[in-house]
Amino acid sequence: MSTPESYLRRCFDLARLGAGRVSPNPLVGAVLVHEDRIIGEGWHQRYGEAHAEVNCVRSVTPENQALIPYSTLYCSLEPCSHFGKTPPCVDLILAKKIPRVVVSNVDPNPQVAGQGLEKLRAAGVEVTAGLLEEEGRWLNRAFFTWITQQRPYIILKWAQSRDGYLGRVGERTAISGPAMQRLVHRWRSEVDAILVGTTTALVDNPRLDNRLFFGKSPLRVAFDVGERLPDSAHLLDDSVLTWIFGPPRSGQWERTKFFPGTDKILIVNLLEQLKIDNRAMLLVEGGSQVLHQWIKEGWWDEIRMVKNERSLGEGVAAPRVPVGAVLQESYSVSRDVVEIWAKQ
Ligand code: AOF
Ligand code: ZN
Repeated sequence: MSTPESYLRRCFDLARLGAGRVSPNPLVGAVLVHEDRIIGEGWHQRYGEAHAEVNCVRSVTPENQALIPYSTLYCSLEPCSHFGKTPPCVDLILAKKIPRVVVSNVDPNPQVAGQGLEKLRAAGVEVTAGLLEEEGRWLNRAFFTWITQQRPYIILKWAQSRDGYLGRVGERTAISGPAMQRLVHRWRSEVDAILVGTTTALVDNPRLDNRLFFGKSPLRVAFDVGERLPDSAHLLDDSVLTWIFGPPRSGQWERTKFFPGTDKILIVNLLEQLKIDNRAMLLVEGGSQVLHQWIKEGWWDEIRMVKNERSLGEGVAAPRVPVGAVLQESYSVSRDVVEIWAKQ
């Protein structure tokens, strides 16, 4: 007999398939179970499209349809009760006469916030909520931040040598191995925006797009207050949606937008613009000055530190993970080790 937790873990796995496609919505998975047998599965696949519960019910084959009123629906997030871009999932559950619903997280969205569960209970559905809550919250950490703090979730990422250097001074230095680079491109495909500081833009001339994994490239963002980036910089190639926080440049731009501003309000200004543009996840890929500044000012939710086994001997010192951060995940990727830290 499988446990409710194992079905919810299956929901989390399904939910993850939506990464990079549903933001600023949450990652949600749903599983329909009849007498310990899964008869339906679904997840939220694309922003603005069907919710997990809808896809789950749709996946039930004709011969299993009659079992639906005798089944249990497992959902990683509380079914919604509001009319958003799609109708309420609660109405579907009631229409299909599903008698039991097991949920991990209550939806923090004020338009739902427990009302979905309440409506189900009021209609006589047996509801269990709060199972594997911590895991569900971790899965949807960006969504929770977006809703409760009304700003994008900020991930700081850097790669460092065994002896704690980001690279050699003034030159592009490859730290991570090819497998790790591919994972970084996957991370890029999963966020809504990616940022580097001016020095990194100048020294590394990064493309900041996703070339090594499936899926989209995020919005590129760079600070260029002093207009130091040469016209030949990859970030000014207009190939991908790009925001430059610096004086406008002449020329024809289709995908590149300029935001004049002062240094002081830059971060707040950037976060505000991202919010206006419905972008709920920002990946900050360095360099040293940017990372130090964002850490010092507390502008971060998560740190992804990649450690290579090679030593450099000298170079630009990597930042330190702030005291109080909690190690959430750690794993090896070939010769690199990834550490994921969260703010406590
Ligand atoms: C669910 N199942 O799979 C998801 C939910 O604009 P809409 O209609 O897509 O609604 C978005 C809101 O619905 C989102 O902010 C969150 O509160 C909830 N997401 N709810 O029942 C799902 N993705
Ligand atoms: Zn819904």
